[in-house]
Amino acid sequence: MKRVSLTQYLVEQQREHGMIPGQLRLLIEVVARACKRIAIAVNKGALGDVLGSASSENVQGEVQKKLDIISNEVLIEANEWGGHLAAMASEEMDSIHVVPNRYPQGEYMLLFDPLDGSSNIDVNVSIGTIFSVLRKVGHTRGVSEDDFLQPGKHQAAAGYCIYGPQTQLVLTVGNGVVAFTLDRETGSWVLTQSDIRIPEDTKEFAINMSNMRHWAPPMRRYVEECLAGKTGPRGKDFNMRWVASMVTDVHRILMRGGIFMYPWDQREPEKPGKLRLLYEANPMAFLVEQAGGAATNGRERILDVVPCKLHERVSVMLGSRNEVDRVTAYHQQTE
Ligand code: P6P
Repeated sequence: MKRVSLTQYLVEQQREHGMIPGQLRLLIEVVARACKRIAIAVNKGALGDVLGSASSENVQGEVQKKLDIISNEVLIEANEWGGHLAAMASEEMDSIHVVPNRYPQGEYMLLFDPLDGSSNIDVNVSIGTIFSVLRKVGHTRGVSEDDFLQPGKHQAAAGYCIYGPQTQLVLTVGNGVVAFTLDRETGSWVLTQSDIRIPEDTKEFAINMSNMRHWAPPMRRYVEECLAGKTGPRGKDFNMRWVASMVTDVHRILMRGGIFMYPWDQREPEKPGKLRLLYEANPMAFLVEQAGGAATNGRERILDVVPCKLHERVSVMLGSRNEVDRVTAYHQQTE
């Protein structure tokens, strides 16, 4: 494959499809550069003062890892001066971060989980940064939390960076899904996959099985049928994977198919699910749909869900279309 850099890809997409206006191109390049800096911090491990927990909790009530805070600060500092953003929102911050008045405000808003899968940091399992881009509504300078409460189908771009054996940036601007691999010798992002497609069928499911007794009946029915294998109603054997790092599980599904599920749990019935809608489920749903897959909350398309709160949670079923359709149908039948 001819060596194509991230910048060249973005310029060519703008020239051929007009899908990446100047400010969006700058935003994507700045986020990609920030992910390189996060990769350097992640890869230091015990050699840098980056492992272990900080002495603080985030808005989710979760103990923050040092790398959660470092990654969040890298993304805020990299993005606030460029003039491409009006504000940012992060899993690690209670409220939105409005671009300071000393900088020009742009037409986009950036949302991110700066380091997803934090429980894996100290045990050297792949983790990642997830980001979502929305257009700022209205043209006055002010921006409020309500401006972020847009359904995921309004995203201008979405992607993640996975810090694994390779460091890869996976991106969509609404014209398919592409992947770039970091060339550490030159520090450049090189296009390595240009049209990622998720197979419609799969024999691999991803879910935290230890929660099985707490799921709703349709969720248990779907998984029990997978476990029944060849002699059961599905007539085929299934494999299971659960990395407990959403970026890693979703990346595997984009690469070879599968279904990822984090469903409602009766232990906290008021919570729709564990994962956050705006900066985890929405960007991943945009990527999965752009790669030919499907993503629902068990009842409706995730990208159609209208958020009520910045840190709202949602049930997630995403991946190979025929499997997501099946598990969604089981949920809808119990309506
Ligand atoms: P559990 C990581 O903390 C995360 O938010 C996702 O990346 C991951 O899919 C999920 O939680 C893992 O949850 O309950 O299996 O530890």
